[in-house]
Amino acid sequence: MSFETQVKTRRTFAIISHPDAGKTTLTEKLLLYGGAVNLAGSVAAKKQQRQATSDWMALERQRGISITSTVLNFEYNGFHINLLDTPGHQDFSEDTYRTLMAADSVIMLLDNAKGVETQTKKLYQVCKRRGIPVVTFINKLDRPGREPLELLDEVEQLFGIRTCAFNWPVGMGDTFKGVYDRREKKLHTFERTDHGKYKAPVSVADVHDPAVKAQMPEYTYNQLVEEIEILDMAGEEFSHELYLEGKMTPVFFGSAANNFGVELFLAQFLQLAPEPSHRKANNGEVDPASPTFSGFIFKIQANMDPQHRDRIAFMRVCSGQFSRDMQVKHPRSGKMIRLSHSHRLFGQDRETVNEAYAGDIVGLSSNDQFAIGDTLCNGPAFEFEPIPSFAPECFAMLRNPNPSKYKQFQKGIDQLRQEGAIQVMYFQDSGQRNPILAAVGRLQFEVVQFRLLSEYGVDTQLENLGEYTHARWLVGDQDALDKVEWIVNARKAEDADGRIVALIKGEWALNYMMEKNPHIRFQDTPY
Ligand SMILES: Nc1nc2c(ncn2[C@@H]2O[C@H](COP(=O)(O)OP(=O)(O)OP(=O)(O)O)[C@@H](O)[C@H]2O)c(=O)[nH]1
Ligand SMILES: [Mg+2]
Repeated sequence: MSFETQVKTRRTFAIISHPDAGKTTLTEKLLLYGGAVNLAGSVAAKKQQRQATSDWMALERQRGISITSTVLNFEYNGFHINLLDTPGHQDFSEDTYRTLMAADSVIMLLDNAKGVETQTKKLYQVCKRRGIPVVTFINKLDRPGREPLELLDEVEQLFGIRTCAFNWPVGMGDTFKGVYDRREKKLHTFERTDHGKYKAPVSVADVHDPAVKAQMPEYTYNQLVEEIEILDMAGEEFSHELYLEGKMTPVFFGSAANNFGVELFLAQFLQLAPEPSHRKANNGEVDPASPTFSGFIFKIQANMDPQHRDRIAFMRVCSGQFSRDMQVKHPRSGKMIRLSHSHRLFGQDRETVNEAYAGDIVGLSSNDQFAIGDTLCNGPAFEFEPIPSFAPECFAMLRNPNPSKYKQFQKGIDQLRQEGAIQVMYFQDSGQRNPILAAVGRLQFEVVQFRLLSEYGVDTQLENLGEYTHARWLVGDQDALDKVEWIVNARKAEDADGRIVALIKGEWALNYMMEKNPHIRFQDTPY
C-alpha cells in the first residue's frame, strides 16, 4: 500500500457525551464489527466474566463508569481505525479534552430520553472552537424517549449547527421497530429478543413502498410517513463540506446496547469522517501527507498492564511514517530519542507495532522522559500547539500512615502526577511533607487512593482541604517573588517542580492577594 493510501485510510475519532449516554457500550459494539472482540463485553453485565475492553481499569469495572480515555485500534472495510472512548464525568474532563486534541472528528452521543445534557454542551463547545466535525448518534431507542424531531431541534438551537438525519427511528421504546435509512432507502427492522437480533434490511423504493407498511402497525407507519415528509420538506440537504467545517451534523438513531443500527452507522460514519487533518504548530501547519515524521504526546498512563507495571505515553502521529527503533528529536529537551518500544493498543492489551502513519495512535513504553504535550519530530525542530490544562479547584492532603511503604507511596504519587489527572504540591510553612493533591474534580482523589492501593499496595488517608478554592502559580522577578506579601487566607505551597503556588480561600481573598502584590502574575495553571 502506498504511503498516500496509508494516510488516506486512517480514521481517528473520539466518542464524547454526558456520562452514561452509552459511549463505552457503543465502542464495544463497534469493535465487534472490526472483528476485534468476539463477544463484546457488556457494561451492564459487570458481574459476568466478559468485561468491557475499553473500561479496563479496576475502578472502572467496579463502578461501570469510564475514568480515563482508552485507545482502540482496529480495521474495518479497509479503514485503519483509531477509536478514542472518553469518560463523560466532568471530574475527568481534562483527560477528555486532551484526548480530543488527538482526534480528527467526533461522535457525539445523546440519550434519547435526555437530549443534550450539561457535559455534552461543554464538550461540543470544545469541538466547535477547534472546528472538529461532529456526527451525532442518538442512543437507547429501545427505551421511551423524546420526540426525534424535538431532539434535532434541540441540537440545532443549542449548538447553532444544522442537522441532517441519515436514518429515522420507527417507533420508540416498546414500539421500537427499527430505523429507516433515508439515504439508502432501506428499512432495517429490529426484533425484540434476548440478544437484540435484527432482520436483514429490506430495500424499498421509498417510505410509501408497501413493503414498509407491511412491517409495522398502521399508527407507527403513519407517523413515520409524516415525519419523513416533514424532514424532506423542512430538513436540510446534506452537505459534506458543511459537515467538515463543523457547521452541520449528520444524525443517526440506534441502540448500542442491543447492537441495533450500529453496523449501518459504522459503515456510513467511515465514509463521512475526515482523513487525518493538518495540525497547528509554532512554525505553521503540519501536512499529514508530508514524508517527514512528526507526532505529539497527548496522554500518559501508568500500570495499564498489571504484568508489566510500566508507563505508556500515547503519541498521535501527525505526519510521515513512524518505524520502530527510529531516532527522533525531542525539542523540549533538545535530545535525540530512540523509539524502540512501540505498541498498538487495544484497551489494556498491546502488541508491538513496527510502523504507523499520520492519524495513528501509538503507545510508547520505556521512555520515561516524555510529558504530556511533548512534540517528537524529524527534520527541523518545531513544536505543536500546546495541550490545554485546567485550573484545579479541589484540594486534599494525602497521608501514608505506614512508613515501610514510603517508597511505593512516593513512586505512586509521582507516576499518577505525570499522568496529569492531579497536581501535587507541598505546604512550605510546615515541617511535614504530606502531598497536597489538586484536581479539577473530587472524584480524582478517590481514583488516586484506589489506584495507590490496587497498583502500588499503599493504603492512604485523605484529609479534605475544602476551605481552599483556588490555586495560583506566582510568576515574576526573583526579587518580587522574594517579597510576596502573604495574606491570612492564603497559604504558600510549592509544586513538584519547585514553583511557588498560593492556595487561596475564596474569591475575595484571591482578589485581595492580587491587589497586595501588583508585581506578581497569578496564573491558574503552571504555564
Ligand atoms: N436501554 C439501553 N441501555 C443502554 C444502551 N446503550 C447503553 N446503555 C446502558 O447505559 C449505561 C451506561 O453505558 P456506558 O456505555 O457505560 O456509558 P458511557 O457513556 O460510556 O458512560 P461514562 O463513560 O461513565 O461517561 C449502561 O448501563 C448501558 O448498559 C441502549 O441502547 N439501550
Ligand atoms: Mg464509558
